[in-house]
Amino acid sequence: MASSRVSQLLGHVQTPAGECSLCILPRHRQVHTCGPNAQKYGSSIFKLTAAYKADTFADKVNLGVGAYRDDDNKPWVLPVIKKAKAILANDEALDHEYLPITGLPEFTSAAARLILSPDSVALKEGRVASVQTISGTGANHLGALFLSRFYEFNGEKQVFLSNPTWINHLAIFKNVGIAPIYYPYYDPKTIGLDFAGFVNSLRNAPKRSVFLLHACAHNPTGVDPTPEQWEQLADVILEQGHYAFFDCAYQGFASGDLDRDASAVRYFEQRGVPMLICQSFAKNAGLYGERIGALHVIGSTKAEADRVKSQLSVLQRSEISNPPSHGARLVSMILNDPQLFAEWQRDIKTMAQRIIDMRDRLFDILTNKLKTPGNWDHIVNQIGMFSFTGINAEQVNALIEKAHIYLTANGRISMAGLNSNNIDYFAENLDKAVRGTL
Ligand code: PLA
Repeated sequence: MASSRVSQLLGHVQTPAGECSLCILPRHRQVHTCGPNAQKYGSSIFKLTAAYKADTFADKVNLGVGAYRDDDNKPWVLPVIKKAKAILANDEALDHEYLPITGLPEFTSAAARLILSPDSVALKEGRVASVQTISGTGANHLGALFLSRFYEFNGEKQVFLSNPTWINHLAIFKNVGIAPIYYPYYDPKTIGLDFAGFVNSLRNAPKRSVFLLHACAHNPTGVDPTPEQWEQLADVILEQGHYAFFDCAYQGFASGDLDRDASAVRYFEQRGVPMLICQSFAKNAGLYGERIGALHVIGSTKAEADRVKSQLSVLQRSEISNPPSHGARLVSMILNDPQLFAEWQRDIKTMAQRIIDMRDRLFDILTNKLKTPGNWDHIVNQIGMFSFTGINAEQVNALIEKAHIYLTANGRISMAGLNSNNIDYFAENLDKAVRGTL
């Protein structure tokens, strides 16, 4: 009886054969996976990677997931990470005890300085609550969960996301009961920023709304506001009493310079915009699988930041209890040692520069060699890991099905997947897809 009531509540149908008709679990199970939203926000980016891996075509190309590859299409273990790993491996004093719930203190404090700068007034005044998280995704989740519990929403619990955004933002906020809604961001006509639309929605949103902002290297469009536009955005956000939810997954990848890529976040902090920052070391340290990131919540006083930190640790306790230590130790060592830090900066430049070179080469081939119809300036104007090509879903499909070139349905390509060996193949097939001859 109890079991069938649970099933009814979950709203799914059971077949006489004893299986749930939707998720095919035996009917005696009380938890089924066929809820109304199951699969809707699935892990399509990783499905794409799996399809690429299963493809046996010799010249296949993976431009799906935003993971850096070197010019030989190999994952790149940063030389500075190799060095830090060797130091850790030989450190007899290290043990495998639990970290504190809020993470390795030397890591979280250095991570906060990295994004906010050592001169940050909020840091000097002790107004930043920093917690180690499961990479950027975990930071987004913990930040969203924190707001869902403690933010004084003006009416409905809702978050404004750029249209488009990293697809996982939708699921992350929905999971904690915050409804995602879009603000205009990308303008397909100009293949650039719809700044007027963006400002308009900041003005028209209820006061004290939460706006998610990509700190740099916007995913998926590669289109960022200019410094002057950030200033105007801060003006309106302050006027309206909005809250800035910064997602910073690509510090260093936009320009090759960690400080320059942090400038929007730092500017907002200086202006006193209420905000939090989600930080990831997956991309800039090449530590994708290490799951190392941080959440920084800026309070208006030290007492407030202390209370925030205490609430974050309560939330973290029931979710993951203690964050993992290995990535935290690696990043902490690099951030706290001036020599290793300088070496890391060089590694970041190497990655960013290779991506910039690929942009120049792709632009040159499309424009000068193939004379592909349309304007391709955006390839060089966009920044960061991704380029939003502007091609439609049908053209994307043709590239996947006919040329074995894998990319997301919205036409986003990971520039890091291009290299000297495959760039001509990609450009030629993109050219054909645009001309409708593929
Ligand atoms: N925020 C943004 C804007 C991202 O693009 C990503 C990763 C993350 C957060 C989370 O990264 P992390 O948890 O690994 O630190 N986006 C990837 C991968 C690279 C993904 O979809 O998870 C992407 O291909 O879009």
